[in-house]
Amino acid sequence: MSTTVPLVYSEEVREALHERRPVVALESNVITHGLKYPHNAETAHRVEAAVRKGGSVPATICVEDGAIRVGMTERDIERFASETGIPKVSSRDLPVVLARGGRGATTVASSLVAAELAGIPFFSSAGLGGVHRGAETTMDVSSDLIQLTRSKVAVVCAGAKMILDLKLTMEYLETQCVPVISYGSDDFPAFYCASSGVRSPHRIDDEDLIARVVAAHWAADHPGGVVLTTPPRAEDAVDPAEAEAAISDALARADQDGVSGQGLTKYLMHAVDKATGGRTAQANMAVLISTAEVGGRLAAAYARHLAEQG
Ligand code: PSU
Ligand code: MN
Repeated sequence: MSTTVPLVYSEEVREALHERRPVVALESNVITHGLKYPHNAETAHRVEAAVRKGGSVPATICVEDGAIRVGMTERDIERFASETGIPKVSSRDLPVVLARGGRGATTVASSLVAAELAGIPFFSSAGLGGVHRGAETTMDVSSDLIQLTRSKVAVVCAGAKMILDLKLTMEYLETQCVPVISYGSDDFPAFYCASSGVRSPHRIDDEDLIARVVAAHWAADHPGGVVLTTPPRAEDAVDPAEAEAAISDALARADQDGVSGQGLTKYLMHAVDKATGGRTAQANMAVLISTAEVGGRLAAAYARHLAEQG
């Protein structure tokens, strides 16, 4: 007896996939845990519009009634944005929520699982999870990184969140053979800030060449994904010194409050937002939107490449 994962597609996503039009998968954890209502709902809609502007169809992912939704409706998004208590579902939680018939908001990691099952090769979000600062003692490494070694999905992002240890995050990706390509910048971006201070292994500004890199990675039968970064726009970026001060403060407070594990990312992001008077939350929203547009363009370039290959 075999069990299959129930996937419920929106009509638009189903048609797009059937017609081999480009689709970009999007996470829902940023709606429930990343931003506050009503900014989260508004941002989710603007992110979807940005994917369309880039030339692709958006597929925001969540779990509802024990099934993976591929393409949330407007009502789904409103519900996830406004209701409290919807759990964060990462890869390790996914089978439990599915088997129980429950619901949850997908992180980057679990969205990659869903995207691969749904046959969607591109995903976009603002910032990847990564190796946390102090991971040498806590061993807190985001499942987002591990899932990247297992799912054939290209992840378009503005690098990883500055609350992390970005040098170690880059080391991890190198060790795990995950290609990192930076579009429009020499350095690996730091989500709120244009640079993490870590140089990217490859800068490629030609979208068609990026599509060929992704195709070449999978042609070699590599089981994992590719990280494609795009920096925040200058007008959206936060001053690195201001962000860093808020982050050290937030880290110290998390330590005092004994916050670790699954809730840490949300705690730190909110503490930094508070310390910067909402400046970083504003940047977060803007970066989600600008990244989604690039994601839409890159997914479209990849679909064109596949069509040319026949
Ligand atoms: N980006 C944000 N806010 C967030 C996240 C990303 O601006 O809350 C979420 C994403 O869903 C990402 C997750 O997959 O944080 C990583 O969590 P952790 O570090 O616990 O693996
Ligand atoms: Mn963690």
